Amino acid sequence: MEIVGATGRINVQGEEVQKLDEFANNTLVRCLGYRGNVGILVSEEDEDPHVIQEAESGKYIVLFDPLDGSSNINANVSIGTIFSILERSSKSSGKDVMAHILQPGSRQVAAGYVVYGSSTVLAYTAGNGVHMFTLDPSIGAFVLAKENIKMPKAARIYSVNEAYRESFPEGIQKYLDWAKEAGNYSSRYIGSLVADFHRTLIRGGVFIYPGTKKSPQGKLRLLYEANPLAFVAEQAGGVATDGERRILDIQPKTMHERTALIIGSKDEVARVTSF
Ligand code: FDP
Repeated sequence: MEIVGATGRINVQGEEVQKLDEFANNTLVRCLGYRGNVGILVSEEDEDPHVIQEAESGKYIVLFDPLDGSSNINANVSIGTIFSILERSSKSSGKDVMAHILQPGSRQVAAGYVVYGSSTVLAYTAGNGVHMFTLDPSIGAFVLAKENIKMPKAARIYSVNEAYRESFPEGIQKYLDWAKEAGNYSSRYIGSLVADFHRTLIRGGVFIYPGTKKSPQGKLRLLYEANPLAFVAEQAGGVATDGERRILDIQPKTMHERTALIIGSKDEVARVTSF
């Protein structure tokens, strides 16, 4: 029970930090910090990056959301870890930490996520398809479950927090009206991005988190939520956009930057953005 509940702390995003958020963050920072080839760590939970090694040897930058969907922890709903891996930019000096971090998602060398659900699943890409593994606790290892996953090209499922409908951009409202009128859509919204995305990868459809009045730039973070999932989506034949730009082409300006996100099956994302 010591591990469940809030810490009483508010993080850099202005969100309440759960004990499991802190536990997951400390575990990742500790484990990745020991690896000789990791130079910089960026976490949703920490305002500043962890610079582990400025030397050439730490050539990778790992950016992560240690526990995504943390408002679902206490309800025992699926949550997960999302990660993005960049290489140090060859154009910048070793000491310019931000220049290494603020690279567009198209420069990711690998990305993926783990979902802690009815089973523990790891999905990742290193730019050569998306591969999925299941944790076998009896041997303490991830076992290959499916190679080269392809997202269905079309599916009539939308995943969005419709409670915010009135503050969505007009095009999104029109799409939702159209889908309801069509009469053959399903709505699915878990409220954990990683779990909603995983279902979208397997079943198809579209996940939408646009700008709202409360979060005009969108709520989700570009560097360690949208970018890694966009890389996975594209490698599986899907699409990810902020409504105007391909997510992977966005040049980040700040480390904890937010973005609107429309991600999923190619045909469904095209339909959303056509309104
Ligand atoms: P949470 O606030 O629980 O951490 O990244 C934040 C996130 O969850 C996503 O996992 C989820 O998709 C989204 O926020 C849910 O936001 P809303 O409650 O505004 O729908």
